[in-house]
Amino acid sequence: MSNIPQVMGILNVTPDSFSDGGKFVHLATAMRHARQMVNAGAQWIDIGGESSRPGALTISEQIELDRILPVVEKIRAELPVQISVDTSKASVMRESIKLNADMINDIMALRGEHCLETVAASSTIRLCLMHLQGEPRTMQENPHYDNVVQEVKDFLLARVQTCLDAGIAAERLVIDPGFGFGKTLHHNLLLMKYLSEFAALPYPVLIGVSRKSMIGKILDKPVHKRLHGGLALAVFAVNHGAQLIRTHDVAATVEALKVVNAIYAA
Ligand code: 9MG
Repeated sequence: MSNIPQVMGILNVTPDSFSDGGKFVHLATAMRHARQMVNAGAQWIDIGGESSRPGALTISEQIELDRILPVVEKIRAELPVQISVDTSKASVMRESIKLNADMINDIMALRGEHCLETVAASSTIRLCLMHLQGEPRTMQENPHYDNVVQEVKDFLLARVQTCLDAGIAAERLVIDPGFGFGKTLHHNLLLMKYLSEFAALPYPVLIGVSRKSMIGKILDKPVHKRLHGGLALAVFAVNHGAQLIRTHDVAATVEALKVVNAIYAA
């Protein structure tokens, strides 16, 4: 991954995601949105078929496969962009690898059944390991840490070690503190404040804060009025070493990061 921060556009082909649920469930609308994100400068597209918001219903493997695979296939064929697949299911990982996806983005950090061996069977697919306390349905009920930064770091390093032990090359790994996943606003703020501790580890750091409730809580704004807060967090994160920003708002994020990069390049 280059040292210049990259932007990953979110493509949720779900009926119930928190910000864009239902907008891109049809292949044609998903592709239109993917094209717009690529034209706006996204280097990655993260395709998700199951909502991970608290309380979201789980779906079957077949439904997730049916939602994701046609989109992966068509983007691979038509667009010059790296493809990430947001999934925690081994079968979706396996089929995405067959379609030449570039990365598996797993909010469960490969803890699901058969996930580790499935991705270890590929020698190239990149892996984003995210921290999540608890499980998506109940993670926001009572998140607790004695030292959130240390515990999240310890978790990620343990998952990295599990991957290395399974024969996965270190260069394939990306880490993510998992903003909003089993965390209060205070936990999220501490993770952002000390993000450079994650960036000091020898793995690229991905962050996903786009339109999330941490912004809503600080600004008292509903989901579609969180762009300015999201840009502030993206700029702060890049300034503290994040290399990949996962966002719904590609054009604005690309512009913000171009300005930051111009400063670094001076
Ligand atoms: C799927 N998804 C939703 N939020 C996310 C985040 O913050 N990071 C990653 N890696 N994936 C996310």
